[in-house]
Amino acid sequence: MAKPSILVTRRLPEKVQARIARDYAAEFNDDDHIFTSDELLRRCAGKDAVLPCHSEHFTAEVIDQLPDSVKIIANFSVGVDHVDLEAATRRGIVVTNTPDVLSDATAEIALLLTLGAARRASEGERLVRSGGWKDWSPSFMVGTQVTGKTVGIVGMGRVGQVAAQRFRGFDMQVRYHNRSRLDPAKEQGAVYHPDLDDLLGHCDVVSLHCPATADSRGMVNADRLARMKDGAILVNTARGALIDDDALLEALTSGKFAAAGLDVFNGEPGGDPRYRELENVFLLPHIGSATVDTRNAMGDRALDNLDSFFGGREPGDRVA
Ligand code: 8YV
Repeated sequence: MAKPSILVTRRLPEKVQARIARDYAAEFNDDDHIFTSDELLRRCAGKDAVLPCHSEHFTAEVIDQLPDSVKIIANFSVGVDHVDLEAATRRGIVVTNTPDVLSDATAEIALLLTLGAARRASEGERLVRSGGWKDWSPSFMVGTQVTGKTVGIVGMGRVGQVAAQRFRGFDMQVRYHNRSRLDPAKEQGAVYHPDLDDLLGHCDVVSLHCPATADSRGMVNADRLARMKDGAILVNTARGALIDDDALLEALTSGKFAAAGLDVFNGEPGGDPRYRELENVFLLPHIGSATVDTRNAMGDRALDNLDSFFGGREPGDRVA
């Protein structure tokens, strides 16, 4: 039987690309640029499947123009906000993602952002690198201690639960907001807040771990930020779309917030340039899952989903 044909939109780890080349008739993106919608559509011609990253946007408009041959979008990502799931379902296209395998790596970045923002790490590093470190005093580069404080996890899914575990390592009290309450074994003493507004006022650190959906987009707005404690820290490893940037920039410049740690942005790559002007933000370029182990595991997970689909089985990580 002929191998299914597949478009792989970005360069993946060598081991993953080798597995794809062995089992599929693959077209790779040799120079690894982000495809425009037109290019994506052109390259999908005659393909049975596409294996994209979050950088390719499968809007309803794109999905409606996909050739009939495309039967599955097997994402190399846990987030699927770049795919219009309703449009895919309407066209009978299966969509899968790569959960679990990136939870540890992303939780590591949530902790890094928390500590980096709280202890002014990038500001300090810039100072040393620039040769501007000329003095020391007891009030020099004083930051916020997080040990023993309270963290609010917004979205207690797979990544949120691992992050909670890591925050506990800093003796932090964990509170969380989620659509539904976890069972007590998974809660591990974390305090559940059915109402997000109610959670925010209790927390010294708020860490976002929920997907970007129609309901959650812009949920961190001026009203919600005002409910947070003075001197709080906001951390985002989920999606930039959760945050109203004007409101967060105001909280960071007015003195309301101590700091923020951001790995994801509206308008990636790049993000809102106004963040770059601020000292009290710790910024990373969407590297939550960027470890060798995790990227290999994500590739294997995406391919397991494809293998199931083309083997006539239900893919384990089907989201549409
Ligand atoms: C991935 C992510 O690196 O999986 C996700 O949803 O946001 C990232 O950690 C990226 O999406 C790869 O496509």
